[in-house]
Amino acid sequence: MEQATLNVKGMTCGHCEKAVKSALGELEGVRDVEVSLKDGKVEVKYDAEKVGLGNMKEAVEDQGYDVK
Ligand code: 9UX
Repeated sequence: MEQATLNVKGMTCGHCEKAVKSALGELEGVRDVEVSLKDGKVEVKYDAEKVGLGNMKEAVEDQGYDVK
C-alpha cells in the first residue's frame, strides 16, 4: 500500500470535501481518502499496482480543482 498527499487548491467547504472524496473513492485501487480543507491537502492510501498519481490528479481536476 502506498500513501500520497495531493495539494488541492480551491476546496473550501464540505461539499468540496465530499466531491473530492467520492471522485477519488471511485477509482479502483484507492483505499482511503482523508481531506483537510484547512490545509488544502488530500491524503490517499492506494494500491500502486491498480492506480497511479496521474489518475488521482485527473479525477480531482475533473471536479474542478487544481492539483499540485
Ligand atoms: Mo463549496 Mo467547493 O460552496 O468548490 S463546493 S467551496
